[in-house]
Amino acid sequence: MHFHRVPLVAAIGSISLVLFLVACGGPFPQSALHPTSDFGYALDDLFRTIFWLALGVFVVVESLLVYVIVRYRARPGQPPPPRVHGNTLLEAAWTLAPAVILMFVAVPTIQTVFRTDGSAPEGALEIDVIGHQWWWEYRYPEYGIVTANELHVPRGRPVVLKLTSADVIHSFWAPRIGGKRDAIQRRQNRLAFTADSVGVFMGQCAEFCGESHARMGLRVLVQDSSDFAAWVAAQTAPPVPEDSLTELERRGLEEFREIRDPASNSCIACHAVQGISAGVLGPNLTHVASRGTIAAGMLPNDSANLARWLRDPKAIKPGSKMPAIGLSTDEIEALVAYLRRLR
Ligand code: HEC
Ligand SMILES: [Cu+2]
Repeated sequence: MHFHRVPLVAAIGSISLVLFLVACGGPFPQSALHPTSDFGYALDDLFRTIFWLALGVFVVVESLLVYVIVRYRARPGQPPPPRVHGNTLLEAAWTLAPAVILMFVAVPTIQTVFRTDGSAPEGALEIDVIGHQWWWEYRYPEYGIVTANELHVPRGRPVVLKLTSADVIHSFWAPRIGGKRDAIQRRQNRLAFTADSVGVFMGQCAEFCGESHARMGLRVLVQDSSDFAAWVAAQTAPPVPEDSLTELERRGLEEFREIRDPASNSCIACHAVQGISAGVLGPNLTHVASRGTIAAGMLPNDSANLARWLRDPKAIKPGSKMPAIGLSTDEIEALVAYLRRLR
């Protein structure tokens, strides 16, 4: 090695080391290496088993390689080495050894495939998950809840997601909860898990599904049973009575109900609000104000962001199936006031 190369090598080496170590720092919002459900642990166990096997193979192979390179290197004045053709024992050994190692990989892999096949015990909480371009719909038949993007589940109770799609193929993936599973139209896939710690776990559609695929986030909110029960109670509570709305909110409700031109631009054509409308093309808004984010995790759910969204959804989410309706600032203000009441 030339001496002037040493600083360059040292610089590249230390930058790589820093990047490598930085990758070890938390938090780990979307890391499959920090599981928090039985499904997650099953995958993590498998990963670790294979990792240690692979490390063993790496150490043996690299040590032999380094030994041979050093021991049999060319030395000045040495005659050429003898030629060797075939060695049955060696060849049989290096065919059999990988086959045996692969058995040790295959058995736990197949066991894990069956352990995580989506079958759930009696009494599991069933939730229908429907992928849409580019948001997630969740239906809880047990409670009659329909919501979007934020999946609430109780800690410790088995949950089974029944996945399907309203359009193209999507894939539900919350890495700390478990592996990906496709959501396909006219087909039902199942994903079962029991979450063991309370918290908010981030996820993402994992199957390219068009323009805003990268903006199709999701969140799994694992709650202890009393918080979950409180959430269920709030979601099943009747919507605000019309006579308790303020003047501004009432104008918002009227805007919401208005039949626009073209009619497909009316809020009620696409959105359901219990007791008011039954649209199914967009998220159910009956309790929209109870969600922490809007537009599949893109924006915190507050008045300013709701106004931005209503003004021009495509500016936030390119290709969004919600059109820019051409609302005036006053109309937006009233609509936002109304939507904020839908807790
Ligand atoms: C042509 C159908 C359509 C019309 C009309 C429509 N929306 Fe939407 N809306 C959608 C879709 C689809 C989404 C989901 C967008 C996404 O996240 O990709 C959405 C999202 C929303 C959201 C965010 C909800 C959430 O939980 O993320 C709000 C709030 C909303 N619409 C309000 C309205 C209001 C108010 C009107 C009427 C002024 C309206 N929409 C008109 C289809 C529509
Ligand atoms: Cu996608």
